[in-house]
Amino acid sequence: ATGKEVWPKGDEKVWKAGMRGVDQDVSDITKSFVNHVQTSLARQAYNLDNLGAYQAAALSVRDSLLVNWNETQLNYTRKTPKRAYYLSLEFLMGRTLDNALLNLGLKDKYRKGIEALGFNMEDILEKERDAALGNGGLGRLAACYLDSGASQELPLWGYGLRYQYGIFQQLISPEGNQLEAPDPWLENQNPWELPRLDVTYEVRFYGQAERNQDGNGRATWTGGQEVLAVAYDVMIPGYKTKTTNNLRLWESRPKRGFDLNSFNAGNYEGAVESSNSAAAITSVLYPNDSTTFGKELRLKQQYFWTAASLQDILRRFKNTGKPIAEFPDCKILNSMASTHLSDDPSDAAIQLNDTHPTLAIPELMRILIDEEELSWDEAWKIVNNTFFYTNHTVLPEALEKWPVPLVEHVLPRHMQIIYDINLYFLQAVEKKFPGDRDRLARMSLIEEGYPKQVRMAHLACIGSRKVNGVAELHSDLVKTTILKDFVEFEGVSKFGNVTNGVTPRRWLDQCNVELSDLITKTLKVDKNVWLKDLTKLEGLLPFAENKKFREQWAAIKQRNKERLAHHVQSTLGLTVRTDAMFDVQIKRLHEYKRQTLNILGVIHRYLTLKGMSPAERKKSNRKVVFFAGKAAPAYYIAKLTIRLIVNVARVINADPDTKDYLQLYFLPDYSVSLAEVLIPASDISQHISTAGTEASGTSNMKFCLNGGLLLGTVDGANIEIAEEVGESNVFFFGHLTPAVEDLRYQHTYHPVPIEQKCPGLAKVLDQVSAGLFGDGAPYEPLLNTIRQGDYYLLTDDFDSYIAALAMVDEAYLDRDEWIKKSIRTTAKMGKFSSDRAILEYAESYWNLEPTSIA
Ligand code: T68
Repeated sequence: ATGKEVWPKGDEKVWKAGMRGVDQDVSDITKSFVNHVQTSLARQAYNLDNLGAYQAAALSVRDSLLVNWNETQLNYTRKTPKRAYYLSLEFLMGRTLDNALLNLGLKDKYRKGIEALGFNMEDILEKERDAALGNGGLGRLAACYLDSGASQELPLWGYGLRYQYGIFQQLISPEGNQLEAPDPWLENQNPWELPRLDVTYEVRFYGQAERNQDGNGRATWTGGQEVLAVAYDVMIPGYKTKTTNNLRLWESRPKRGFDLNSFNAGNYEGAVESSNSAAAITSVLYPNDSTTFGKELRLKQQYFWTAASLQDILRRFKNTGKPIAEFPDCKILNSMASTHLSDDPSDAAIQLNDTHPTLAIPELMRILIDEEELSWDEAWKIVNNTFFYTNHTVLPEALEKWPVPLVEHVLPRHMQIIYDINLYFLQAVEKKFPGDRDRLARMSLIEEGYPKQVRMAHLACIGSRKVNGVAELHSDLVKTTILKDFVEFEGVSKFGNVTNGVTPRRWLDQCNVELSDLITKTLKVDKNVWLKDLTKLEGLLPFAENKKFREQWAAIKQRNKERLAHHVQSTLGLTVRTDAMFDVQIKRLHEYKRQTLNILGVIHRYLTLKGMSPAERKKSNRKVVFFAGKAAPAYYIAKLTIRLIVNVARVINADPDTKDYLQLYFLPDYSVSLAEVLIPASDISQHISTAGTEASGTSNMKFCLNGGLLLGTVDGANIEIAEEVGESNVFFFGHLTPAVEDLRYQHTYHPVPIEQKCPGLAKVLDQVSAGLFGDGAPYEPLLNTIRQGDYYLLTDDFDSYIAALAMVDEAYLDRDEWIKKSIRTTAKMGKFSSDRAILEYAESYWNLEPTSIA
C-alpha cells in the first residue's frame, strides 16, 4: 500500500487487546445498558422511563457500531481504495435503533436483555424520533443507497447538512388545512451522531474576486464572510458485515463567535450578529420538493456544503500520498507521491444527487486552479473524471436555476469560472455545429432574460463524466427532452440509466417481520442470503399454488392491517374497519402525482354507493382509502387538495348509508416511520402520475415487495415493475407518454367543455362546488385547474381510472386469485433492491470495488 503509517503509537496488539468486541451475550448487553443509565444518562432504575431506556439502548448499540466503524475507517486509511462520495442535500434516514440491531444481528439478544430489565422492545423503539432531513423520494433514496453501500462493502461515504430542523411537522386544523410546526429533532440529543470538533473547514461567501494580471486564468478571492463547517459523523452499518461507513453532516458555526469590540462598546446585539448569520446556514431544511428557487440562504447552503465536503475529500486524498491525476508536479502532491493513476485519474468518484451540489464543479475548478496552480485544461480533466450527475426530474419548473446577480454577489469567483466554462464550452459547440445560433442559446449555461440565470442541469451535465436518470423511461426522456442537445454534442454513451432501488432490510425485514420470517422458512435459505440477493425471492413462485402458504400469506396481511388500524386508533382515536380492502396513496402532495384524481375517484365511488339500493350495496367491495403526504408550505393548490380530502372524509365516514362500504382517512405528518406501518398493510397502492412526469417512484417498489398490488399509470418505475411481475398482476390505466404533448395542445387550442368530454368527472366537480363536503367556494381554484387548462390531464384519464378501479374491485372479490397475485408480485421484486442499483453505480460509473473489512 502507498498509505503512510497509520498506527501512530505503541504496540498494535496491546491496543487490540483493549478493544471492545461486537460479539456480545445478553449479560454484556444488560451490563452496558445499565452502565449507560448510570453514567451517560445519570439516571437510576426507579426513574427510568421508556425514553431513558431507548437512550440507554441506543448508546449501548452505538458502542458496538463504533467498534466496526473504527475498524472500517482504519482499513480504508491503510488500503487507500478508490472511494465514492454521495453528495446529497437530503438524507431521509428515519429511525436508527431497530435497523442497527438487525444489521448487527443483535436484536434478539437486546430484546431478552431489555425484557429482563423490565422494558418492552416495541415501546422503546417507538420512542425514537425520525431523522427527517429530507423531503421525499430523493432523500429516502440516498438513505437506501448508504445502507446498500455498506451492506455490499463499498467504500462509499455520504456528505450532507446537519439541519437543526428537519422537514416540518404537519398538523391538520379542524377545517382541514395543513399547518406547519418546526421539527426540533435534536431536542433530546441524538445518540447516533459523533461531533468531530477537530474536523473543521473555513468557507467564504461574498467578497471580491480579482483576476491575476499575468493572464494565467487564476484569481484571488478575498473579503466577505467566513464561516466554519464542523463535521458530525453518523455511522452507517452494513447488513451482517463489519463494514460500517460514514455519513458526514456539516454544521455551520461562526468563525469568531463573538465580536469583542462590539461587546466592549456595549453593543450586545452587534456582538452576536455575525454568529447568528453563520449559524443560520444549516438551521433548516427547505421544505420544497421542487420550485421556489432564488433564495440566498439556499444558495449559501449548497455552497457551504460542497465547499466543506471537497476540502475534506481533498485532504483525505492528499493524505494517501497519491498524485492527483497524471500531473505529478502540482502542489497537491506530498513528498510520498510515487504512482500515476492514468486509467482512473480521479481516484475518487463524486455522485451529485440532483443538481443541488453542482457548485462542486466550479468549486473544484477554483481549488485546482487558484490554490493548486493547475492549468485550466488539467483541472477540467480532473473535474470531468470525478463527477457523476443523477437527474431526478424532467419537469421544467423543477429544474434548478440561479439568478446571475445573486451568484455574482454570493460567489463572485464562481461566477467568473462558470462564465469561463461556458465560453470554452460554447466555442466547442460552435466548432461542431457552425453557425447554429439557436443551438448555442439552448445549450448555454446562462439563460437570457431579466435576470439572467445559471442553468444548473447544464453545468452538472457538462462537468460530469456520466449522467443518469432513475428509471428506463425517465432516462430516455432525459436524453430526448431536457438534454437532447447535449446527447447530440457529447454522444449518447455519456448518458445512462440506473433504475432506483430500495433496501429490503428496512422495507421488508424490518417493517414486516412476519412476512420476512415466512419467506425465510419457505425459501429454506438463511435470511442473510436472500436479503442480500433479493432475486432469491423468485423461489416463492411455486408456493403461490400452495393453499396453506396462501393462507399464511393472507393472515400476515390481515395482521398488518390490524396493526395499522391499531396505530390509527391510538394516535387519532378513529376506528378503522379491517375487513376491507386497504387502498393507499402516500407521497408528497403535488399536482403531477394527482392525489386530486384519487379523491375525485373516491367521491365518484361515494356517489355511486349512495345511488344503490341497500341490497345492491351489500354486493359491493368494502374499501378503506388512506392518504398521507405533506404539501410544500407555499403550494396553495396542494394544500387545497388536503383540505378537500379531509372534508370528504368527514362526510363519508359519518354517512350511515355508506360507511360500511367506504371509509377515508388522511393520516397527518407522513414520515418514514408511518410508511413502515402503512406499506405492509396495503392491498393496493396508487402511483397515478400523468405519464412522463414521475421520474421513478420508489414507494411503488416498497408496496410490491410487501405483497401489495399496484394501480398506476404507465410511468416511471411502474413500467419496469410490470415488466417483472407481468401485466396481469398490475392495474394500468391512462394515456401514454407520447400522447401527453398532443393532449395538452388540444386543451389549449381546441378545448372541449368538461360536461361534454368527461360527464362523470363534471358531475363530481359539481357536487364539490355545490357544497356536498362543506362550503364549495374554497375549492374553486382547485376545481378550476381541471376545468380550465387541465395541465395534468385528469379529464383525459378519469374514465379509464374509474374503469381500472372497477377491475381492482372485481379482482379482489376472488380472494384466492388475489393472494396468488400478491405472492407473485413479491416473488418478482428482486430487481428493485438498492443493492443491485448501488452495484450498478459502482461498476458502470465509479469503477469501485468492494473492500472487505477482515
Ligand atoms: C424524486 N424527486 C422523484 N425530489 O420525484 C421520484 N427536488 O420520481 C424519484 O423516485 C425520487 O426522486 C428518487 O429518484 C424528489 O424527491 C425532491 O425531493 C427535491 C427536493 C428539493 C428540490 C428538488
